[in-house]
Amino acid sequence: MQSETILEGVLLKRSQQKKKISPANYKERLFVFTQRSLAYYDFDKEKRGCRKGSIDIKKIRCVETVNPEECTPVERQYPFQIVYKEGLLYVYATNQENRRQWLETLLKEIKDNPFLLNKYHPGFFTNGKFLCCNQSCKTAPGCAIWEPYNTLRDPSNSKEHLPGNLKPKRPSLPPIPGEGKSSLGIAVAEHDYGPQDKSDISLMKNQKYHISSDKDPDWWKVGDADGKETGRSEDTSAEKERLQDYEWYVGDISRAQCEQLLRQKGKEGAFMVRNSSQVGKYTVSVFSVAVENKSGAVKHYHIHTNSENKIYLAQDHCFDSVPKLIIYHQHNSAGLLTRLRHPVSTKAKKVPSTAPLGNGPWELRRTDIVLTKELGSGQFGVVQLGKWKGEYDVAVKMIRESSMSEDEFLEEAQVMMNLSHPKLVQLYGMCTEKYPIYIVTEFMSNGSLLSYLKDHGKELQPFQLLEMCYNVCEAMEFLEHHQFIHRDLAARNCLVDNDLAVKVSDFGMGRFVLDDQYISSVGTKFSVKWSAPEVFHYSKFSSKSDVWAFGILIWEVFSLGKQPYELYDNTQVVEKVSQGYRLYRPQLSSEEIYEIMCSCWNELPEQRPTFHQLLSWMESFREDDSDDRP
Ligand code: 746
Repeated sequence: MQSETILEGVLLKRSQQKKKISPANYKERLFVFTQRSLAYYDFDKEKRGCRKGSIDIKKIRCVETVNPEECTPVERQYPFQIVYKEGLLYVYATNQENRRQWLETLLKEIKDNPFLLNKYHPGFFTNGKFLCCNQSCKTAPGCAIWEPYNTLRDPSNSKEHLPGNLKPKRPSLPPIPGEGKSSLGIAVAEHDYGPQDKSDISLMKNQKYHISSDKDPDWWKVGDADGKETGRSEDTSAEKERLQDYEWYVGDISRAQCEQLLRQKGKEGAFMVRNSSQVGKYTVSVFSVAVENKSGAVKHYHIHTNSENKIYLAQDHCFDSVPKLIIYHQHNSAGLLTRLRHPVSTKAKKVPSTAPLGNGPWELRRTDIVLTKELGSGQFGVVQLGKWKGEYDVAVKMIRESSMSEDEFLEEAQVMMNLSHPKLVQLYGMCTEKYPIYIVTEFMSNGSLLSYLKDHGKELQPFQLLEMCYNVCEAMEFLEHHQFIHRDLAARNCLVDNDLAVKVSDFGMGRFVLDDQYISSVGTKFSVKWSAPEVFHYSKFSSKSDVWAFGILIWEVFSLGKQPYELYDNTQVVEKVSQGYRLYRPQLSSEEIYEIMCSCWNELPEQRPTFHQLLSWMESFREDDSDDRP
């Protein structure tokens, strides 16, 4: 069945750079947009040739302009992007009007799509990272609000049903690309908007405003379109920037995540301030041990505004700004459950990707690292928390002599340093000139996933468990794509970050272990319970044997850190698994998730799914789950 063409035209298409780093190329394609798909074709004298690709319109999640790259030729002045379930397409319109027409038409057709995004990337993804935010994962969540989302989802009738991170944040200002010199673009106000405090300017419906700064994803600095005076839109930059500076301000996190972090802190008066589901409002969340008998409770207080535009938690105590209000309540409970005693933060100082790291390509100065606390010991020795250059948290593996095959490791280190993904624990560098050798990595404040599940698993909801597995799957898909085998994937070798994101650690490190008990498949330290049959029989490692281990990891997560095949020793596991015996379905796992685990445990490696497939299956469950989120 053919569906009717809505819009058709020749546009320049940028190659999709499926490999992480490959040069971009640009081809003219005939784009045909129907009610079903956006397809693009070869063409010859306007005649449609071979179909080169097609996107199902139901899978489109965002269509928006892209900031043009510097020094672009004329034919690439009007880029726009189509974000869809499996990818990201960049297309260049022929002129401003042509781009507006495409965007408007696309938007009209996708407006009821179920999984529209509320954030997008204003910059191109080029050479392995987004120019706007430097994130290196092509599927990384957007870093700027996608305004049409708010317009499409009428906040007045639907926001209660949306998951926290999709809730509209402020009145809509749909961006219209501008040509002004000192302006980043022009915005047209959709509604009248009255000032909320004295730093606000009022906005008039249909009036144009220049955007003079879009640094903050949530707020624009705007002036009137004549460019006369640059005022500030809404409660804005100054205030917002100040909020960001406080450790207690955590921005957009879900209620469940917030409660999890506060309970985990476990201290009377642990608190944080987060964005409320209401436009431009904030919520103060506080933990108190003194209520609900033993386990304590988290209370959420909305910051209210009175008729004089002052804000308050307790009516008798009003302030002009959130920081002032918080400072007051740090000293006075004034009607709250407890005073705000212990700020809980999701911010940790991580080494920025732009930081110059050291002398050689990986050598760090030992004197730049101050070791502060022992974190535990691993196969190579003690691991310490450290501060690099007095500022950044790092984890330091102090390599015990004769525990590691160092020459082989150093040969491979450059490859590992270049494996950079938000869900892989980043290797920063090494100090190799004397013993103990230091291996310096990103620091993950919540320790190993296994211990986290054992200590805190009961506090997590199933969607959070799924999210943890999804994080691991993202990292593993990246490794699979780079043909890099982990060889020892298990919950004990994953780490939990301060925001509860899970990252994969110690990938490929098993190859450098000098310990027969670890290497030999009959050794006491060999991970038999995570090994595929071809691994424990013939040491045949592959991405498919990583997939087997991933199935076991999902089982560990949904069993909250139980030991797999609890009642069997390694020899019995080899025997049972070879006979076709598999782990049972953990109580917290749905049938669908159990099916995913079982697919990872197919006896034949080639019949197991790839991580790429797993990621898309899990993604569909994530979406189904999102209704359960608070
Ligand atoms: C860390 C690791 C990876 C090992 C041992 C000890 C600590 C570690 N902990 C971190 C962290 O951010 N990083 C590392 N394991 C290994 O070194 C290892 C070596 C080789 C292998 C496996 C593992 C192979 C066998 C695969 C070759 C922590 N973070 C943060 C906090 C705490 C512990 C660790 C990068 C902690 O003390 C929070 C957790 N906690 C207690 C309080 O609650």
